[in-house]
Amino acid sequence: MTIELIQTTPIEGQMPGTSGLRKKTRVFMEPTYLENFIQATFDAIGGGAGKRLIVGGDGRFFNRDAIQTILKMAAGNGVVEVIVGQGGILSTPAASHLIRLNKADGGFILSASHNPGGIDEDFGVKFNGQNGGPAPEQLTAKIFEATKTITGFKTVPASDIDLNATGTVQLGEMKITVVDPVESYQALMETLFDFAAIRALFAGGFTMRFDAMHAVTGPYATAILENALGAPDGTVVNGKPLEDFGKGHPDPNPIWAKPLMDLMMSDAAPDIGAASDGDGDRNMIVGRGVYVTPSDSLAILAANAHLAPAYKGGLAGIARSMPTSAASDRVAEKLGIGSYETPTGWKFFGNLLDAGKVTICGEESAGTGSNHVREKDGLWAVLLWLNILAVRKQSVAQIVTDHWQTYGRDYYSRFDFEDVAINQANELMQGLRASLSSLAGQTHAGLSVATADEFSYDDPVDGSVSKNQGVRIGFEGGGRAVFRLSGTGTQGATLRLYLEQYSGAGGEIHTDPQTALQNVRDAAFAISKMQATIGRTTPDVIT
Ligand code: VG1
Ligand code: CO
Repeated sequence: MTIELIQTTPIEGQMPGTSGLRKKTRVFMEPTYLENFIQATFDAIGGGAGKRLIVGGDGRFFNRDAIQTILKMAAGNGVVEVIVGQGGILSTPAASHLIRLNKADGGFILSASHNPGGIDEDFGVKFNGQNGGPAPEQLTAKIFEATKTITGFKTVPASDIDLNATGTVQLGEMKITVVDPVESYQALMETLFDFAAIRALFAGGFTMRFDAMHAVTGPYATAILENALGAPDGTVVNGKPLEDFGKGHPDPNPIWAKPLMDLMMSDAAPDIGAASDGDGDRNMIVGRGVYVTPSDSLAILAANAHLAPAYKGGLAGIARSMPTSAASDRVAEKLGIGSYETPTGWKFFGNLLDAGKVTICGEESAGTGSNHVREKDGLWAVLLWLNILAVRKQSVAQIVTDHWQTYGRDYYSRFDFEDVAINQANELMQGLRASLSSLAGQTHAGLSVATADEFSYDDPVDGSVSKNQGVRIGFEGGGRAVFRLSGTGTQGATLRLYLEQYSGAGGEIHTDPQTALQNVRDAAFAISKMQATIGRTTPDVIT
């Protein structure tokens, strides 16, 4: 089969953010936009010759078309084999697992994660490397450089490949293996958790609702929770992946998963509620009448992980992203293991996991995972919760309350200000940076500033430095405010303000976290001059 070199010119703004390249779907559909980015990635990894890759996505609009383009370009670039999920479906953690299982050289994951899907919504491409994890910063920088100098891309002229049936097909010299997207992921979960104990839990009448939000986890959750673990039919809702996610935001938080939240706060609540996002790497956990914040969930999972077979020997260490609350640090301290603070984005956990320094990682944005893959993993977190519940034989609420009694409570909330004018968002961040050196000792909203800095990360494994990862302001009395700009938005700038307030064991108890966070919030508004710079202090989304 002849390889075609099709001429192209650089396209502006192909800069991978926190989690790959994310743009409006129509932008990805423009001639050569996707092709340029894929070719730039091949160029940045030293070409495709002789390589084996994994390809799949979350099923959103343009998923199948993008996969066809990538398959033909992979053949054009000399790739020897691509393993692709049937129907083009692979959750992000399942793709990470397939890379590792097959010792592949990497993989393309098509997803804009929790962003809405459809022709007028968002699309995205992530490249993961040999270890199964998101491309590290050095590689994304190389990809970006390559998008600026590209002159052409390689492909083969061929008709579309049938992805509906599992099996092997040839595309010129390249082999394409279409696999069941769930099978090997499920097999991995069976090695990590006590399926017999969880099966017994369900057989004993334990009830659950899992909201797949019309996104990729539907088939995974149905196979694992209902078919393998015996949860009653109907436990998984919105289980069919749709191209537009039923017009919703497949974002598992109390705002976008409101029907699940309402159920869990009602008299009809099952024992546990859970949800996952577009590409299956995030999770939300809700007990009957109690929402578990992702930061608390990370800490609770870490404190109880030894109850599941895979972690019975204990944890090597715990890592959290900088804006995540300090709850997991307290667990690490008690366990006498290392704790690490990394910039936002799963790519920063890869080195720590590869080096065996940590076993469990998490982010405040509903991401938790372990060394079983190199991505956060929504269903994994749900299964670990189920395993813990099966062993402890207590309710979610009891486990959470017990955790707070032991460690104290980290009240936590994130405010998102979306579609802020980019210059205003930059002005706010610049203003904060300029004030850092004089902030300590000042009092705002009755709180005295103890520390103020901009987070910079020195990777303890490879020595790389990542600067400008967010402004942190610590207050006397255990409060903290963090400001950073999102790397996954597709319109204007998204400013994130993260608030936390520690209240020690036996400390004051607030039913509404926002009450506990009031002073930190007001101090953050005042210090950043938010009203003056961006013209508002009311966020679009509070989680
Ligand atoms: C957001 C979250 C971050 C997460 C990233 C990708 O990034 O804050 O914690 O790793 O999304 O998640 P940002 O830069 O917008 O704050 V996902 O589920 O898109 O892979
Ligand atoms: Co995601």
